[in-house]
Amino acid sequence: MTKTLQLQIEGMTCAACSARIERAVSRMPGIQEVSVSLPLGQASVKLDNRLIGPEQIKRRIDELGYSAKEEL
Ligand code: 9UX
Repeated sequence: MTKTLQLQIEGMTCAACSARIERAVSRMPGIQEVSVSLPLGQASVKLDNRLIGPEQIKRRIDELGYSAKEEL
């Protein structure tokens, strides 16, 4: 089933940061759409929750050197 996840991301300081996150997350299995806003410090991710969940996506963003939290 398709779900939309909203994340708050700390640590993005330039446009390459948001592009890196978009590219890395879009390559993960089960990701349908990713949009990262540098000025808002937010990401919106459409995913297939049979294939991937929020924890995996947050962990991937953290690996890139940022800090992601789910926006509830
Ligand atoms: Mo811009 Mo972001 O040089 O990690 S890519 S600061």
